[in-house]
Amino acid sequence: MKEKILRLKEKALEDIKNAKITKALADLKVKYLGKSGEVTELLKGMKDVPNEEKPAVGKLVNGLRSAIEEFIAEREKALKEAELKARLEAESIDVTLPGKATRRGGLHPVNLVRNELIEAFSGLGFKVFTGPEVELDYYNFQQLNIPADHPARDMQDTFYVTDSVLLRTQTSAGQIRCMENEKPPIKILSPGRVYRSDYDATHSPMFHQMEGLVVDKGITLCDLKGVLEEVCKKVFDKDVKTRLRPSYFPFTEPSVEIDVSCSECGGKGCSLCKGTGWIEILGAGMVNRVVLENCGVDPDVYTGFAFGLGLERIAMLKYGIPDIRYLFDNDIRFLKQF
Ligand code: 2NM
Repeated sequence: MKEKILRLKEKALEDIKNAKITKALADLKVKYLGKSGEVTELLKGMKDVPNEEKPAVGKLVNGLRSAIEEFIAEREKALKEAELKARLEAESIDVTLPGKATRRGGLHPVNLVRNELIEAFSGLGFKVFTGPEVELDYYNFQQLNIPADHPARDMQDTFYVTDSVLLRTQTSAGQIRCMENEKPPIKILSPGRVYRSDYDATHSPMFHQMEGLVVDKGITLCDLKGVLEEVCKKVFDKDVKTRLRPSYFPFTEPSVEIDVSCSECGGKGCSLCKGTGWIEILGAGMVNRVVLENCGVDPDVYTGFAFGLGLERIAMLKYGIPDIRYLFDNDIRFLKQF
């Protein structure tokens, strides 16, 4: 029995020494100390040992078990350290290598122009006020003094949802809501999407407008001219010239078109300005007294001016974009340029 115990100890120590990975060590633990392991079997054999030898043999077997446990624990510690070291080496990151650059996104040219205009008008005290894109005919047309037989109401131009609900064709629909609900002074800027059934190099069925409205006592056409000249100088060029031409809109009286001097030729005449030296950028006018009255604003006490412009058109002029559809194709090679 003593012999057997010694041989088993030697064999176990040899096996443990030769274990190269923690998994092999775990298998050895089972092999020697497990439920039907070799040491356990030895303990079971104790019943055949003569009684007088039992204490001595029992001590030896127990000693063997502790020795194997100890060796396994020792080897396990060494193997775990080695495995961790190997893993750290294999998974280490060379922090001196150059990093992978993440490309940053940018704002769409329409949003660049919108933000620039909002900033310029904010400096003059305008607040952003937006309305719904799905609008009532009442706000989009009726209240704006656009009669039922007006060409802008034509089924070909307007996307109708029902007889009385439509996709707004102008952001001024929301400005009517503002005038109905708030007392002057009103000084608002309404950027947003508008919809018209139209599609070519300069028209898209969805585009972005920005309209402005000022209502107070004593507002005149001079205020309109001063505000818009100031913004044009800020957005285009500080030396830009502006001019007002008579025009017509149902919701303003008088109505004007505002031109800026051509940035391409400086006013001499070129292909961009079609030889005129001027580029039309927005429509405006004094709010028609019919519109004020419709909204419950007394036109004998208050007057106002309003204007509207297309953000795509401004972006096209500013960045020299020849076709509006480039703005909606979302071709990254195009968008990256801004
Ligand atoms: C334009 C031209 C002229 C306009 C009118 C209004 C409102 F709500 F006061 F009636 N908002 N915007 C207006 C006036 C818009 O766009 C070319």
